[in-house]
Amino acid sequence: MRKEAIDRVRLVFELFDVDGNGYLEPNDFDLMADRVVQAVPDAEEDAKAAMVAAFGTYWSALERELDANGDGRISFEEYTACVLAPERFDEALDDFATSLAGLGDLAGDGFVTRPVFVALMTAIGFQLPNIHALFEEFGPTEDDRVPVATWAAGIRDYYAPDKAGIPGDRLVGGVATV
Ligand SMILES: [Ca+2]
Ligand SMILES: [Ca+2]
Repeated sequence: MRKEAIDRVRLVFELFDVDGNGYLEPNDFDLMADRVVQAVPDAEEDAKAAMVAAFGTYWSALERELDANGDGRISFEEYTACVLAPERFDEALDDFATSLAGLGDLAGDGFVTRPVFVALMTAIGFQLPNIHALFEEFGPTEDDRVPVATWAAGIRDYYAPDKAGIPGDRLVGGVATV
């Protein structure tokens, strides 16, 4: 597995461990779902409900596939297995990526604006310079929007064990300001 993939997964683990106790648990996903949904108060109720459901599906998949010692929580060691067998998470990850990108598509036109993108990514816990760097990598339109499909594809790539030099790498570590 590439170092870039490990770094990406470590970052997500740390962000999703919302209460910071070193394990992913249902409570972390409830907290994260609340935070993300509250970041876009103007979103449609069904988009919010889909997002909350996707967080639940994602947790269920993690617990089913990764809780090797059966204690109902996922340690970082257990979590790293997700990038070794990404195909076991295709469905949950697709659901998650589609729901998150869909939640950001406030106008329903297939695009997410920069302020909404920033609000959602900040709610997940990413740092502002990284968020803007990622948005730039996605190649925004002249009026500063990005297709939700591009974002959703970026989320799937983020978990790919063999990929490096992808837009998602902009979320990890410091961002060089040229
Ligand atoms: Ca936790
Ligand atoms: Ca466990």
